[in-house]
Amino acid sequence: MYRLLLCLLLLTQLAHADDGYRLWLKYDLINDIPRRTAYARSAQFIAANKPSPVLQSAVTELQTGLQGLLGKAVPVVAQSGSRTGGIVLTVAPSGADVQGLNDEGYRIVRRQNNIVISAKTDAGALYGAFALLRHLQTGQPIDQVSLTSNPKVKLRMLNHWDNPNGAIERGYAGGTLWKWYELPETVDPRYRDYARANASLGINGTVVNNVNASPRLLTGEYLQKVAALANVFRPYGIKVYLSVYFAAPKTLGGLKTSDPLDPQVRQWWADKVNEIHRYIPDFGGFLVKANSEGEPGPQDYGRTHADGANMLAAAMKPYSGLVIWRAFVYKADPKADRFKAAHEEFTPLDGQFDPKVIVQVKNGPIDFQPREPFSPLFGNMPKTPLGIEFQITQEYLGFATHTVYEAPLFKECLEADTYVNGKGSTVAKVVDGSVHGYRNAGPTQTLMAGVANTGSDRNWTGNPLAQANWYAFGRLAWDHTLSSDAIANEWTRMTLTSEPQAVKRITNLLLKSRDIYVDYNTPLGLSRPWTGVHFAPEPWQNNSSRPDWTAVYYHRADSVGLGFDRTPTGSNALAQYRPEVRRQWENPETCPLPYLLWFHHVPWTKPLSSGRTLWNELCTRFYTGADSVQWMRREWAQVKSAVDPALFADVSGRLDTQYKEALWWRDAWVLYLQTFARQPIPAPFKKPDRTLTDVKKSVDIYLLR
Ligand code: BDP
Repeated sequence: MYRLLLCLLLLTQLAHADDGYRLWLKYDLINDIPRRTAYARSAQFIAANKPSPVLQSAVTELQTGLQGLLGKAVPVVAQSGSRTGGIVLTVAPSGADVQGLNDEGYRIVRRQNNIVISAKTDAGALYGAFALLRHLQTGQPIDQVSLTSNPKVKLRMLNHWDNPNGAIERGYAGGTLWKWYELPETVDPRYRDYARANASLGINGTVVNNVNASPRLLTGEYLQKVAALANVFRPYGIKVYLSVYFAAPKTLGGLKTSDPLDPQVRQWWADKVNEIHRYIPDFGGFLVKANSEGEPGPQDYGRTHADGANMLAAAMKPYSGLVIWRAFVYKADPKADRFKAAHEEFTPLDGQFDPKVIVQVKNGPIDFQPREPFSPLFGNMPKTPLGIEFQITQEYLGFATHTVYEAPLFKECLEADTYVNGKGSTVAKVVDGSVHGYRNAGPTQTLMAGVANTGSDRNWTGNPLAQANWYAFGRLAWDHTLSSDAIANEWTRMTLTSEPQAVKRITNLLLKSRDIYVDYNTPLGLSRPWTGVHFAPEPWQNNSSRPDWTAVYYHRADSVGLGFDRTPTGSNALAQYRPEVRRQWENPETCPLPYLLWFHHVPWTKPLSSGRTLWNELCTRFYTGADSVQWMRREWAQVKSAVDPALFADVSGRLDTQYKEALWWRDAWVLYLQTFARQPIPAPFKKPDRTLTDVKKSVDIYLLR
């Protein structure tokens, strides 16, 4: 009977073992006994010289991690004394150990038979603890461990587009993680695991609510809820930020106006900021979407973005908090090119922002497309710290069903050269402050933000492989020089399997996944930010309250060709880039194929550098892209024995769906574009089984409420 119970217990544990909840912090027992023994010899105790909540988190994490990896409890001692064979955490503002470290950096060395983790701050020690655990999880030798790392960007932040009603805008992994109706009295233990996961990557800020902000978040009732979250996140070095509704003085405060230059409005915000700090003394600051997509803002009163941002900065003056002002703006001007909007509105304001303000710019000029050129704002506002905003949630990348590993997308933007200070002035170097020297600009900061893909699903991200995107964002926010390959490899080993062939296969699959998606979805520089759910293929959509919310506005298909002319004969958006960039992209012969239709209206019959005509190249991409999903399925099938069965089945199912939908996208585009190109589908590809009418009907049904 006893044995039976034990078996049942083990079985239930196994059933829960890999439901994805533990993310990359699994800490499963190391099966390789010599390695485990070597690690255990070096981890006989943990010593921490200064108890503080953040340092305590580091100690607890080390204990949890080592218990799992080594299968034994590791005692904690206050001082290492003369003991050796342990892990020693030391925090000191200066000294040889911390030389060359910035505030949150860490150094891990082997000394007198101890592993010493040094940092200038408790947060640095916490990041060092996670780095050591990562080192062990990925099977690295412990004997001569020597790691030094500094974050390149100061504010590494998640943006949650979560609403008070529990829904997440563009969220595909369940509802919000924040149980607003239960807070602050009930504090879900999951909040702590969220904080652990973020801290393990070095993420140190979180904006808990949607940029399309509800004024409710600023009420005393909600501030108490947010404060309860802040209390959980604080020991993990994470500050809480709020998205704010610009018209709150009117809506909540009962004032007649929300004009940023009105003294009463200014007082209202100053009082509100004081109130927030009574609940959250280390409040991170505000994130603001203003005069964008119908949100209120300073322009409603004839004021500028700088007036609005500076007013909030003035309210924040007594505190360390910041104002993060988004540059995602575009007016409803039927003749304008949306591509140019943010640059046109923001560059004239360069130099006018308060030092407490950071302008947060989306990676591309339009909107998180599967492939976009970098935003021309980067490099063109030398007097304003520009943070970068990536989207981790897969709004345009197939939601939670399609597998798209995003590190290559992030890297493509970060490594793009703006040429603002000559060759090598990459977007990453603009963002980390090294191009314009933001670092020396007093209280200003450097920022990388990612729109989160987390939700209440047990595995956090819906698609288990989408955890890699949260992971990759965090790792790149810490160090943008890491490679997509290294990050994928590391994540796979920590999360899925350590079997070398499987690791190789999964890493390769992840690395190729984004190009595959682009090929069947938006090849050669097509884009699809048309209005709606941002999922169904509807390139024919031409009817909306504003032209830039239609599909035809972006692809411009006609009997001559395809693509948006942004050269001087068209909108001349290219003039917003430096001559070195412009020259390369302005000429259709030298413009890289992945960006071609972003900048050129190309004749259907024009031969491209691939040797194929535009029409044939498009067909080739759509067909091979969709076929490559079959390849992904085959590759995944090969790792069956190396990964957890439930997880294997989950991903397999999603890949099956992805294949169906890739065909849907392919057929929709090809059949629609064919009505303009008037050419057959080139061999060896077969024409779709369905007609354009069939596809349109299926999309109409998809879009029904
Ligand atoms: C778009 C989303 C929309 C967001 C907006 C933004 O479709 O839901 O509110 O971006 O970033 O991509 O403000």
